[in-house]
Amino acid sequence: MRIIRFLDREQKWLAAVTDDEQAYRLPQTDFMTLIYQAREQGISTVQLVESAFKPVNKLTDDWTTLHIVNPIEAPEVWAAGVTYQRSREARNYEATDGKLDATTFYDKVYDAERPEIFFKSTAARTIGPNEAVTLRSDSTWQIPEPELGLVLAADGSIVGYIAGNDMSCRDIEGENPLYLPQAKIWRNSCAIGPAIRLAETVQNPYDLSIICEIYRNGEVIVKSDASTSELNRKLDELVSYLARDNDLFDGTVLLTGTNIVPPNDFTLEPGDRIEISISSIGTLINPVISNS
Ligand code: DO4
Ligand code: MG
Repeated sequence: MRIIRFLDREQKWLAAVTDDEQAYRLPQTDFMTLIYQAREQGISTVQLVESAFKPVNKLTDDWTTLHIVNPIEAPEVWAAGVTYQRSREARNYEATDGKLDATTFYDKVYDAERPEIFFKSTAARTIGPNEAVTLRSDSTWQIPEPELGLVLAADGSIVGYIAGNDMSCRDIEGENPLYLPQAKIWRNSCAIGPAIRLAETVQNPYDLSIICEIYRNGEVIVKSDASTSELNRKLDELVSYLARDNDLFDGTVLLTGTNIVPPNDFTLEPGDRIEISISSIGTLINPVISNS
């Protein structure tokens, strides 16, 4: 069961998409309201959602034709880093021009008890499906980072899963790790969507496939796939570090790190289109534009 939001006559509506791709309009106006109403009624969120499955609420047969918007206005988006071996290798490459001869901070954080967690975005800064991610004007090495996102309640529980893109400038981060905020945060550098999979319907979040395709001039120029089974951390462990001595707001999203890095000679260009698909969650599509 997935939750989407769509725009109809200037108003945003929540809808549920069943496993057989039927979409029903929901009476609740936002994702966290669904979660809390179900908790108050002592029922599962699926049960609450299914109570709206009436002919009158049925939407078009092809829900992908709806004007889909971001499924949640996440007050904050945080991101974990170097949680996969693939990311560790890529960070080492960009930090050393490929001439690695010593243990790096990235090696240390991969094995350390404390994970790398950084602030990525706010509600006003986060874009949704089909909106354009923009390129930084002072970077020549930019990539998408396709990541599984956790949708969190204020108590730290994982209530949903979402696809996310932690856009990154490899040259800026490689020059100096202290530049991380600039390598990670700029206008339209964080995208999430298009759907939230209810956590209670995901049997094993460590068995999700992630595929990233990048299109240029109508052709796929990068296609990579990976699995969350290679995650070097437990999801609860990442959440517990994020919540440590920290306030979590309802609907906070925690991106869990990338296991896909395009080839080292690749950089995004204006006009590209990024498609990030996570099995049973959805495909996040964003065009790429320049930042001028
Ligand atoms: O260490 C920098 C960030 C790494 C990251 O964003 C990732 O591994 O996904
Ligand atoms: Mg990342």
